[in-house]
Parts: sequence; structure tokens; C-alpha cells
Amino acid sequence: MIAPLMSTSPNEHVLKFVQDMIDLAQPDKTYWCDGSEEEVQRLYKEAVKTGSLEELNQEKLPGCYLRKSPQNDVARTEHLTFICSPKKEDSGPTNNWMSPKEGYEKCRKIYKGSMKGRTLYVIPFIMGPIDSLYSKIGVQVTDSIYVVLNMRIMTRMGKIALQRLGTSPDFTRCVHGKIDLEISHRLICHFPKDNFIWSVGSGYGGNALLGKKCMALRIASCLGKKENWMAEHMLILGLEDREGKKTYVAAAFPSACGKTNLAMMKTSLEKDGYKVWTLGDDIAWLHIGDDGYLRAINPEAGFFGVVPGTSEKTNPNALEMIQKNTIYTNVLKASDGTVWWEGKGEAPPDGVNWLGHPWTIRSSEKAAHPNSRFTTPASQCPSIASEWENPEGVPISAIIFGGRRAKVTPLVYEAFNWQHGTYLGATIASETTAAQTGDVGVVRRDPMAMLPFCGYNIGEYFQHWLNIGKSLENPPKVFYVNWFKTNEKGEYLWPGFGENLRVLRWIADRCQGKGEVSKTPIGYIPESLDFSGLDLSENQKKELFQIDSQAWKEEVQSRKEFFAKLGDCVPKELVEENESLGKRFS
Ligand code: OXD
Ligand code: MN
Repeated sequence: MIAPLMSTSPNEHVLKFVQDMIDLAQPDKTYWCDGSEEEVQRLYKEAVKTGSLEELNQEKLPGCYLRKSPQNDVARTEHLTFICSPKKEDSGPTNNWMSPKEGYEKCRKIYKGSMKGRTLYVIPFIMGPIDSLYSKIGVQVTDSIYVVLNMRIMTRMGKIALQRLGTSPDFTRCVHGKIDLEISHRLICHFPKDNFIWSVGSGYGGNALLGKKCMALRIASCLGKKENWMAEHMLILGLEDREGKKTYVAAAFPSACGKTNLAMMKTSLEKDGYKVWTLGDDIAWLHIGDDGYLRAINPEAGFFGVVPGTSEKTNPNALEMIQKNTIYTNVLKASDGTVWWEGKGEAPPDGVNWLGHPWTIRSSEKAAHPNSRFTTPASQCPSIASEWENPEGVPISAIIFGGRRAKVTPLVYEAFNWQHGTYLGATIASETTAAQTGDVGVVRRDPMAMLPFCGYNIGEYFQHWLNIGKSLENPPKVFYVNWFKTNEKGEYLWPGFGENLRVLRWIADRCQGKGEVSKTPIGYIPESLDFSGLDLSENQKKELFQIDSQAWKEEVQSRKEFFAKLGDCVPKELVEENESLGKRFS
């Protein structure tokens, strides 16, 4: 039985916000989350009793549960995601826009009376380490116990957040309601001016765990612009070398390019004294430190990762960390109460698939949804860095951008400087894979991998990048990688996964003023890379770094068209970078 704890918050602003939502949604009960261990266990029991979650085999997977979502609620819905800035131009050419008046009205209408017979949960939470000045507070209300239990993993939540907030009105107001989980009642609205998020009609993580994409990227990008810092869709890792020195790297790739795998990379090259330490796999908040470095914190406390393809080969650390205290969403439940997914690297067991249908190897349906997820505490990651909760963040020496390109882009190259690096980020391109709907191999531009997450005008966002670079005494070097180059037969030229450490090592060397380079029209490429022990022909090695002038001329034209499509908002420095690149090929 869940008891109401109405007097938990002494903060009048929080109380007013919550009371307004209670008046509107009219829940039967209100429950304030305290974040305690006792509470979690109680809520899991409640979730199992009411059918929101299924218990998994507690001997083999202690503390693990399964959620099955409705078929129409398994991914982010970008066409229903809006930036409700007062002026349309403030949301820019890459966002859907609605006026704040219309946004509030629509959400109110859908929310009104939607929690009759339900409980409204109040989740105060911190994004970022508890004692970091860079952290931000949010308060989310929701009628989903699944959301509560996920937020418990993904954020620092409960009493601790209210203590940290004190009497301040400075918190992100996050309103969520699953309503009936129907698309016709789905809207994800952001009100940057009011520091307010309102999401209705979806229980999917990216739409419903409002601390993540909604607050830590869309709203935070707006706060960062105002307060002179950056909220980025980046992993954070530390590469430790033989002398024990760590080089910190932040990296942005569009989806399906292996961000989580890179962040947790385990590699046979560890025997040479190198090791990758994980600090974050999805979001980085980057501030200008007193030391003139860009300092990164991970605002999240857990990982919400894609399950299919996670195996002993691709990501052994992830596989290990999801053996306990993990919520699985939309995977296969085997008859012994364990879980399975495509690409697990084990023979498929019989069981019940994500759709709730009996499943065997002969079934035509998928066992797990391609976007099935794990939610797991970051502290359980075997490669988690001891300093991952450092309140000051870690100093970033390198920023890596990347995408999936069969041709054109070499394995790795280095930007000439920060402005050139910003241009590389602004023109990130990735080819669609079979995992996405639509045509395979279509090039999509995704600036800084922030296309669906930048909460304001993308041109101003590019300008903000240029400005931040000018304020940094020790700006990170910027690199671009492509693990996905293929030969004429369409086979990958590079083995990827753990071998990517070879590229990271070169990047770390460059940051320490080492590593020989050749200057090319697109940037610096390695004079040599450690290929020892790899089964690569001389031709393959050459192809990995080949720069095809004709293909690059076409690339320059495609980037020109992309900037033109974005319009006048693109800073002239970036347009000029593209023109200069074109000239270097003429
Ligand atoms: C994610 C995403 O879920 O980028 O991290 O979509
Ligand atoms: Mn992401």
C-alpha cells in the first residue's frame, strides 16, 4: 500500500507545482519518492503485483525485471516532439515548433482528469553528481511506476534532491502522464523560457524519463547557451596509458554507431598496459573550468542502452553489468526466467517474445524489439572510472565526432583547430542501416549528433560552439572517426570493437604532443597507426586512409546544400570552412 506523503517538501515552489498538477490530473493518491532502498523494493513488488513489470529469475538475475511495452510505444517519436519557444525562429530550422500557449493548452487538455483511479508519483531528482556545482535539479510528476523505477536508476533521486534544492525556485518542472499510451494523445513539449517539460501519451524512456533527452539535452542546451556551457550528446571515457596517465575524451556519434560499446570498451590490448575507463555513455555537460580546460560531467547515474547486439564480443563490460539490478524492456523472456535477444552470442532459448507471444527459433517474429533496452546503474559497470562522480568533472583533451560511411571518410583524422573541428561536428553524416526504417545507405546529416536534441536554433548552437572555443585556454583537439569504411565488396576494412583502442591511443598521443601526422586537404591523418597483430593487407591499410578527391568534391557540395537548407542562421565561419575545403581539392 502506497501512503501519501504530502508534507515531504518544504519548498513552496515545488509544493505549488505539484499541487497544480494534482488539481489538473486528479489522481486518487499522491506519493513522494524518498529514494530509499526500502522504497525501491516496495515499488518493485507493487509493479509486479499490478502487472507493470515481470519478475525475472532472481537466482540468475538478482534484482532484474522485465517490462513489455505496447507495440506503438517502443521508441522516441520525433514528429510529436516540440520546442515551444515564444518565437518560432528561436527553435530554428531543425525543430518542430508550437507556441507556448498552444503547447500548454494541448497538454492541459490531454492531462486533465487523466489520473483518476491512479497514483501521482513525485520524483525530485538531481542531474549530475550530488555535490557538483554543475548539477541541476528537476522535479518530475508521473503516473508510471515504470518511470519511477527507471528514474531511480538513471538519476540521483528522492530526499537528497529536495535537500539540495532547499527553498530555491530554480528547478526544471517535468510533467509526465502515460494517459492511455495512444499516439493520438502523445506530445512531448519543451518550454525553454519556463524551464518546463510536458510529456503525455508515452511510457518510452526517451519520451518519459524526462531527466534524460528532454532535460539533460534539449532544456540543458538552452540553459548552457544562456549560462555559457554546453550540453552534448556525448560519451565520456578516460584512456589510461602505460604510465597510468589518463586522457579524457568526449565523443558524439549518431545512433547505431556504437557509442555505448566505445564507452565501455574492453580490449586485448590491455595487456600492453592500456585501459579504457567509463564515465558516461550518452550525455556530457561541458563547462569551462578555472584551469582553462573543458570539464565534463555525466549528468546521468545509469545507462539506458540498446540490448540487441550486446555480446561477449561487442561489449563484455555491458553484458556483465546487466546481470543484476537491471530493468529490461522488450526482450525475450526464456522459459527459465532469464532473458535473450538477437546478437547475444548464445543459442536462442524458447520463451515468450517482446510481443508476449510464445517464441522459438522457428518463429518469424523477432525475439526482442530492435530498440529493446536495459536500464542499469552506472556503478555496476566493471570499467566505471573511480572519478566518474567528481564534482569538478574531468578535463577533456579530445572531442571525437564520427559517423557510419562506407566510403569517403577515413578511419581517423584530426581537425586543424577548434573552428575546423566545429565544422566537422556540424557536418556529421551517417548512412542509414537495416535497423532503421526507410532506404539503407542514405546519408543523413546529424550535426554533433544533436539533430533531435538541440533545444534551440541550430545556427545559434554552432555559434555557441565557436564562442566556447574562443574562451578556452586549453581547448580539446577535435578528431573524426569512421569505423565503417568498406572495400569494393562491401566488407568492413576495419575490425572495430576492441581494436578501436588503437585509434584512441593515437588520439591520446596527439593530445600529448606526440604521434606523427601527414597534412591532407581534410585534416591531419596518422603517419602510422599500430596495426601489429591485425590481419590487414597493405592494401587495406592504404584504403582505410585513402582520400578520394572526386568523392570529397561531392561531399563538399552535399555539405553546401545542407548548410543552405538550414539557411542564414549558419555562421559564416562554417560556410567558409566548407568553401576552403572545396578549394583545397580544386
Ligand atoms: C538514445 C538515443 O536513446 O540517442 O540514447 O536515442
Ligand atoms: Mn543517445
